[in-house]
Amino acid sequence: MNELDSLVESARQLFAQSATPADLENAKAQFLGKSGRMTELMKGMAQLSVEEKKSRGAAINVAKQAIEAALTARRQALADAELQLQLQAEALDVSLPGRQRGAGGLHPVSLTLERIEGIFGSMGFDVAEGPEIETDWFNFTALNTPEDHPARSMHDTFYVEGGPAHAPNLLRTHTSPVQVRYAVQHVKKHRALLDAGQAMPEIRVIVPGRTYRVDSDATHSPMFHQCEGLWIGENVSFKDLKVVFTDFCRTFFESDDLVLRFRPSFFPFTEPSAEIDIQFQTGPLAGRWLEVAGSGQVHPNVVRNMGLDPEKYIGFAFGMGPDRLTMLRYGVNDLRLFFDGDIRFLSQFQ
Ligand code: 2NL
Repeated sequence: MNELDSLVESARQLFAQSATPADLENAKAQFLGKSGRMTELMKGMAQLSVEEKKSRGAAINVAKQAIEAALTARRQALADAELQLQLQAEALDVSLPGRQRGAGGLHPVSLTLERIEGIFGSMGFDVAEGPEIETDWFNFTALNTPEDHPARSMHDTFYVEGGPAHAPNLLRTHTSPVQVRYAVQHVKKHRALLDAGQAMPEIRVIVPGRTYRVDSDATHSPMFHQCEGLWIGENVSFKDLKVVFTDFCRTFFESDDLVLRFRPSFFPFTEPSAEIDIQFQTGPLAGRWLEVAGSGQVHPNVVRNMGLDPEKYIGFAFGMGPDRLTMLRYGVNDLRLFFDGDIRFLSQFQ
């Protein structure tokens, strides 16, 4: 091997040993730099004759081009290797299972409302909804609530803008006004039957929804849920109330031996009125009387405000608190947990 060939060979070897672009640029300088081996060879031609310069120059050029080609190839190889490393480091395994997006679920009170609707639905009750901002008439007057009743005070009811100055609009304090609205619509729809003295289909409805009162502690929230029920016909009695509500409670709490107690009480919109207490025979709450609802025979004045003749139409109504029913069913001890929105609490009901 002549001198030039071995020079090209040692350049190739040194390039091959260069593991990084910086190493490679140092190796390049040893051959092609200002004081590199090739530059030295060129300088060495000064003493040669013109003929010798020609052939020597040509040979040196061939060697130089071979070294430059080796350099370019190695540069490309190093760049490729670096790209491969980067690709490996940033590789995405598209076959990996994705991070789970937690499935949403219903709020425990919504689960209770669905349960209540399902049970009363199976007994032929319609489900109605209505406005949360009510007029004084639907929320209080139609329900036989006296002008001076404490529930009407600023301390108990949230009043809002709108309505006459002496009876401003308000956030409904119960869902009963929706039952009055429902009954009025029902009567309107069957006006012709009533005028002809014929029997009107019975009113059978429940109204779940949000209600508002000025009240806030461990057992009261300014916004809470209510579900009221109403059944009016020509022959609906307190006995029907007892049967319907007993059936509801036993189904809701999945407890056939649950006992109910109707305790005399007072509400402006019913007469007679009764609190409904339940008693579990087994489980952590066994033996205690727990208040779950208010109820009664719809007051004649309320029947009249619905557009019906109280001498002919009679029925019962009840009102219960789904928030409290949810606490009893799941053993929750603080009402506020339902409205804090803490996912650690809420996810336990999924
Ligand atoms: C309670 C009391 C009650 C009613 C609600 C009602 C509705 C109409 C007519 C007559 Cl449209 N009454 N609702 C009756 C008695 C009691 O609820 O303590 N609720 C948690």
